[in-house]
Amino acid sequence: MGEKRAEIRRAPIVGRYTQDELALASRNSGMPLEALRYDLTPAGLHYLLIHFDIPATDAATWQLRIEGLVSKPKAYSLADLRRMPASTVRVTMECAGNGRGQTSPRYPSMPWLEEGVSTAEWTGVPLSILLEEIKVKESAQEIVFHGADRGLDRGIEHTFSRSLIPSEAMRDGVLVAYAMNGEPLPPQHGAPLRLVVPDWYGMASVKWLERIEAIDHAFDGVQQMGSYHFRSVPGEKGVPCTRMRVNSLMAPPGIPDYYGRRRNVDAGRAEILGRAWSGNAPIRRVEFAADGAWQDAVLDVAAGAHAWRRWTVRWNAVRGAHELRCRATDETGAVQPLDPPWDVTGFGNNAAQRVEVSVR
Ligand SMILES: Nc1nc2c(c(=O)[nH]1)N[C@H]1C(S)=C(S)[C@@H](COP(=O)(O)O)O[C@H]1N2
Ligand SMILES: [Mo]
Repeated sequence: MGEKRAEIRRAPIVGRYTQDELALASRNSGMPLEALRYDLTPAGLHYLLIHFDIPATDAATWQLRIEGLVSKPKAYSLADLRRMPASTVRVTMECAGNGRGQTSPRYPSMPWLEEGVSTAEWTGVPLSILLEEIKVKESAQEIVFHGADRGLDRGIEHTFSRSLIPSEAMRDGVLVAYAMNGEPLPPQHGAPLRLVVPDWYGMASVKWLERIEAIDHAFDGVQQMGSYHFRSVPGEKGVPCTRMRVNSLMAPPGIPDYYGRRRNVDAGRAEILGRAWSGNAPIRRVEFAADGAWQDAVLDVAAGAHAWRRWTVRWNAVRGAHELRCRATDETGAVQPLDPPWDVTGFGNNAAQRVEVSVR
């Protein structure tokens, strides 16, 4: 560790995208919205967020060390983990910065519009089994997960590392995963091992996981204290980003323009399909609007406690220009706002999607 807390923030941007944002956007692809039609996002279409470089890893020699405030520290090989009880969990993962690119001013970082979300089936060893085996001591306050990737942010060199309190780490569904959609993890998704924390924004699911450490204080790494906090004014301590806010998307109907991606739809009855998710509670309701006239969408049965829910709605498309929107409500009563909620670094923008269509 020995990292210092990052306090220097980048200045907000209004207007045109910069070369630095473009560099991030070209590396960190989003899920094409037409892929909302898949229950499970094919691995090659799953969104990507990689802060530094994809490390060169070797599954044959990889070791996951679990150490710190534990009674039986141990290093696990992939073969060790594959011999342990396995569990497969379907998880909708969303980047905390999803929607940042639609806010103004926007924070200089990955400028997601809305496509930083996907769903995969992860297979691995429940973290609770590993933590019980190595016996985390009573004095442990937090469990830290260290990735193998290293870089600098705001002048501070660090590995991508995140922590959870023990009760969150022991939760059902939290996995040390070695497979994605039934195949070994691809390099970009954390090969050979990653943490998967269902219901939380993606930053908690540390890729290229090589070390788990139990510590007796609150972890103050750059990716924990210096980032991933909701802040309404620069410099304030803020509130940590944890569970995903209620959100939904539709697969844009019709065919797109190449440049600008505006939609062209034939007049008549159109079926609109989308997905809704929340890290806080099951989805209760999805509404769809053409030009501000809200109607209820039909929800499919839920496909697991941690995965998005499919919805459909019939829309009678009449000639002209229209604005389509959708918004979900979860069982806590939380509903997506119509306008982006303000956040200094552009986290948690769950404003209702807007799709401009031209019906011909
Ligand atoms: N080691 C490591 N883990 C990481 C990251 C990273 O840059 N390095 N990015 C995090 C963020 S911000 C997100 S949103 C998810 C994205 O996971 P994916 O690329 O598999 O979709 O991984 C998380 N885990
Ligand atoms: Mo993220």
